[in-house]
Amino acid sequence: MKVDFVHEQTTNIEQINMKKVALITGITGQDGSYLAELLLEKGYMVHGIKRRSSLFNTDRIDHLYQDPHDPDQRLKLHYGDLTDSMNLTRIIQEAQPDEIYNLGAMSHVAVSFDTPEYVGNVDGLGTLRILEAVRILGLEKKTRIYQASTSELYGGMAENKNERGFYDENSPFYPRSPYGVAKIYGFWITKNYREAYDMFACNGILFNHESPRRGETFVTRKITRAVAKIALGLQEKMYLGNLEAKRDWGHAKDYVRMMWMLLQADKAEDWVIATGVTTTVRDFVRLAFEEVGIELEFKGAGVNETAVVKSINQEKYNQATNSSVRVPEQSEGVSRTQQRHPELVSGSANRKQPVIGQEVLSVDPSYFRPTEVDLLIGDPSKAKEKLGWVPEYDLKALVQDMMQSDVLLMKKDVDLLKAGHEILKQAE
Ligand code: NDP
Ligand code: GDR
Repeated sequence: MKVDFVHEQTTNIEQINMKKVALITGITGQDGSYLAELLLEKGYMVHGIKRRSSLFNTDRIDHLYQDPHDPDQRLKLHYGDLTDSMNLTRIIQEAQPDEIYNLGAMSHVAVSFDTPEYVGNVDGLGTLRILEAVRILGLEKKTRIYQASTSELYGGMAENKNERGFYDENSPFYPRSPYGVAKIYGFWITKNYREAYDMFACNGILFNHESPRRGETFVTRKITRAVAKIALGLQEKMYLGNLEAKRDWGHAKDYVRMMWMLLQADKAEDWVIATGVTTTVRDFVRLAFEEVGIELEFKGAGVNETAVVKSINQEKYNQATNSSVRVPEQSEGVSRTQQRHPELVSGSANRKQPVIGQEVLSVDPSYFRPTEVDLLIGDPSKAKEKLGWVPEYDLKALVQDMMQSDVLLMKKDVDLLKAGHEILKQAE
C-alpha cells in the first residue's frame, strides 16, 4: 500500500493520528522544526527535546509555542541531551511515544574534525541510547523509530555507485569524516536492533536538504545570506572553500514529509531520500546570484578562483531587492550620526548596488576539509515507487525560496538599523 493513499484517507486515519504521540530529538534544528509543524498539523501530540543553552535556542519553533497551562497543549518541550541515558529514558517513559524521530546530532561535517569524540558520543552512541531506552521500557512493540542517517555514509567514493551512477540502498559505505563515522554506527545499531529485537526502526539515508531555516554555516545558507547582503550593498564579497564539491540538494520540507511516511510504511526498512540531481557549489553560487539579477564570471582556478559581476539585469535586480537599495542624493547631506556610524545607516554612501567587475567571491583554503566528499547523487527510486513520494521543490525552487527569505531578512535588519539611526538622530 502506498503511503500517499494513507495520506488521502480522511476521517479514519485522521482520527487514528489524533491519538498519536511523537517524540523528536533535535526539534530546535532545521528538520525538527519542519517535522514538528507537520506532525502538529496531523493532530499528533508532539514532545521535543531541547538542550539547555545560555541563550534561547528555540527560534525555529517559537511560532509553535503552546502555553503549558493550556489543557489542550500538544507541543511539550523537555530539557535533555543525547549524551544522557537517564534523561532520555525518563523522557521516553513520560511521553510513551508511538514514534520517535532521532534528529538530534552535531550535524556539521567540518566541525566534526574539531570535536570527533563529542560527535561519536552524540551522533553514534546517542542513537544507541534511544534504542536501548525503548527496549528497557518494554516499548519495542509500540514505538516506531526513525534514525536520521545520511549520504555522508557513502563518502562519495566513485567506485561504489550503482550501475546507473547513483548511490542507493545497496551501495557500500566509506565515510570520510568523524561525523560520517559516528553516523555509520547510528545506521548499523538501528539495523541491528531491528533484526535482533524485531523493532520497527528505520534509517532514512537522506541526501543534503536545505531551506530558509538551514543553519547559517552550511554552504547553501552561507551563500544565500551573503548574496542577499551583497545585493543590498551590505557586504562586498564572500569567501568559500571547495567550489568543485557536488551535492544532491533537496528541500527540507519535502524530506521531513518522507520521514513521517517511512514510519507509516508496512515494514521497517532503510530508504534513500534524494533528488537524483547533483550540482557544484560553484553553480549554487551562480543560481543564487541569478535570483537577484546578477550574472557572474568565474576566473582562475583552485585557491586562486574568484567570481566577478559580469552583468546586472536591472529590472530583475529591482524586483528582487524591491528597490530597497537607495543610493543617497548628494543633496541629502550626511548627519553626525551617519559620520560616526556609516555601517548602521540605510541609504548611506557605503550601501550601494554591486557594480560590474566587482569581485564578489574568493576561495579561502581554511574552509577546505582534511578529507572531502567530492560528489553525492542519490537514487530515490525505492521511496518513490514503494511509498509514492513526490518532492515539490526542484533546485531552482529551493534557491528561490532561500534567496527570497534571506533578502527579506537582511532588509528587515536594515530597517531595524535605520529605525535605530532615526532614534539616534532625534536624540542629537
Ligand atoms: P541541525 O544542525 O539544524 O539540528 C540538529 C539538532 O540537534 C538541533 O536541534 C540541535 O540542538 C540538536 N542537538 C545537537 N547536539 C545535541 C545533543 N548533544 N543532544 C540533543 N540534541 C542535540 O540539523 P538538521 O535539522 O539539518 O538535521 C537533522 C538530522 O538529520 C541530523 O541528525 C543530521 O545529522 C541529519 N541529516 C541532515 C541532513 C541535511 O542535509 N540537513 C542530511 C542527512 C542527515 P541545538 O539547536 O541546541 O543546537
Ligand atoms: P555537508 O554540507 O558537509 O554536505 O553536510 P555543507 O553545506 O557543510 O558542505 C557542502 C559542501 O560544500 C563545500 N563548501 C563549504 N561548506 C561549508 N560549510 N562552508 C564553506 O564555506 C564551504 N565552501 C565549500 C564543503 O566542502 C562540502 O563539500 C550536510 C550536513 O547537513 C550533514 O549533517 C548531512 O549529513 C549532509 O549534509 C548530508
